[in-house]
Amino acid sequence: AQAVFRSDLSHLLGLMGSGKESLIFMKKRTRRLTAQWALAAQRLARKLGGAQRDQKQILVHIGFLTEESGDVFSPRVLKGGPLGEMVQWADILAALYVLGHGLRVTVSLKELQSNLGVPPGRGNCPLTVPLPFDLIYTDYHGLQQMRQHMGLSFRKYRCRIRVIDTFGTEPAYNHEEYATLHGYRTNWGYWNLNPKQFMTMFPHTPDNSFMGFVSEELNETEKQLIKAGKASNMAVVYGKEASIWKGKEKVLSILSEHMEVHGTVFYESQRPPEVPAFVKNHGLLPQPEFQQLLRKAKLFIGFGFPYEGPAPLEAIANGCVFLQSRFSPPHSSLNHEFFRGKPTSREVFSQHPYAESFIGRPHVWTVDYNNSEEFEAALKAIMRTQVDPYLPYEYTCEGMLERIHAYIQHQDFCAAPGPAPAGAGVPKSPLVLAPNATHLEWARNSSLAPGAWPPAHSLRAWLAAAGRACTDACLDRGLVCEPSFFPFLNSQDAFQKLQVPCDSTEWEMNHLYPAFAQPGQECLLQKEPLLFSCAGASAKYQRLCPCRDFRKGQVALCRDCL
Ligand code: U2F
Repeated sequence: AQAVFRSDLSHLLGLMGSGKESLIFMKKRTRRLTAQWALAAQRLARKLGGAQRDQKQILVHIGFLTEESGDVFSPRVLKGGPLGEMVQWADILAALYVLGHGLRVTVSLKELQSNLGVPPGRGNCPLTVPLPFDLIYTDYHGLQQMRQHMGLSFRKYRCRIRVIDTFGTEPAYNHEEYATLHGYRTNWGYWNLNPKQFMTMFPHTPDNSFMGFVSEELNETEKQLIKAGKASNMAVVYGKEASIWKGKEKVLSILSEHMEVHGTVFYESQRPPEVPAFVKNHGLLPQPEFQQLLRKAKLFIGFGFPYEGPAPLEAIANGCVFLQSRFSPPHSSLNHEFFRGKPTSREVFSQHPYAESFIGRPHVWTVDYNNSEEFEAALKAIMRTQVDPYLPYEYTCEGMLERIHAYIQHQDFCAAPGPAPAGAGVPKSPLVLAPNATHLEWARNSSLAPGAWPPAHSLRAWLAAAGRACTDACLDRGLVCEPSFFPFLNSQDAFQKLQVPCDSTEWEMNHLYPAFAQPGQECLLQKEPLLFSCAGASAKYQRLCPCRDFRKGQVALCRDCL
């Protein structure tokens, strides 16, 4: 059936259940954003014209909210605990619902079992029960529960699963055998899913799909009003928990010399908050009141934690400048407790890398907080500059709807892999050397990869410099790495066309392949498709990197991807 856009979210609110603080928070958010979603649906409908959109039956199982996984977040909703995950799940539900899909929502094991048609207590029965859903959105906790309770159906249907995974999972950590052999040890990985089945909060690595969330969008009148009403000396500190403020006395004292310092730190009524006396602490605010505070403030300032949350985007959308600290050396799972055990080796160069590299100045300043002069100079400059409220398209309701629509229509991880487009030595590959002889393209008129998404003609492939990851090699050229194109490149033919002199060719399991090794002039090809990875680099290799273009403000989609 054709999916029909919905603008009334009251039925969704009913589906979301009740009782827990986390669900109350999510429902309030959905109710508040209803008008924005409805408007976005209208705009997207116009943009897509009458394009066919299949209605899918979708199960959303929010594992981290189940009692069976310990549900550590719900009790902390009103106490300064993480809200980012709830923001994202609320928005995912809203987007799927607004797009017109059939939806079920479960937040307990019992509900999960009854929706999967598994009789309670029969989880390990060897039968494969037909799955009544085309798609399942869940998280790592939910994945674990499904494996335990779906019996053989889990293997059969896991290609329909999408895992909401805040910080992402790199291919080297996902592949069980490889991760085990090479020490990519984590608390989460080893699922052998297609890496694109993992969906992240920010576009961390193109190996995963970027899911995101939304921030409220202002109309022109609201923008003007906010600009006129800004208090140029008002700063709000990013940090709902007192622990975030610990050890920041120096920075706070400089800040307080120039600006009035506000906070939204949670505290128990009988115990005063542990923040300096000059701070005007509002206590943890309900989301709409937090937005109001941001509307008045000039500056939103981060102290290094939490990493990569939604609040800086909200601040920038409400006309604040976001000031944050540079991390040198960068934080990662190798050197920082918070990232330890997470299935990624990504290096985080500031508190909010997305804000730094996708938004940047004048909205975002990233400075060295250990250098008081640099810090103070930034404060002064910020107080002097006028900035407009700004929200990247991919974080608007329309942008999120557009992206999820595209994923649902085009991503299919159940389809048997098509014939290899260019096996070793196949002479008729549609790869052609670009006229400037720097990179490969896919011959426009070729019909060799008909169903490919993104479409094969958006491929641009380079041999990266030694030590450079494909993620970065593509960004260097104003493009993004596109892992689904790796199979098109994984051949002797590609190296030949790039005029790389291969003395020998080897097929191996290695997440950095295809690559060229200078000493020995070896061309190295990938034996395991699950290990194709944009992330990862080694000084030993020049990686062969598939890049593609992207839409301005919607990095997940190429120009011809809709
Ligand atoms: C991130 O989680 P956090 O909850 O710490 O992320 P924040 O950026 O602080 O913001 C989450 C929401 O909290 C709201 C605000 C944001 O949408 O509007 N809020 C509020 O309602 N009242 C207030 O007084 C202040 C803020 C990240 F999202 C998670 O994925 C990570 O696990 C976590 C740790 O890095 O950081």
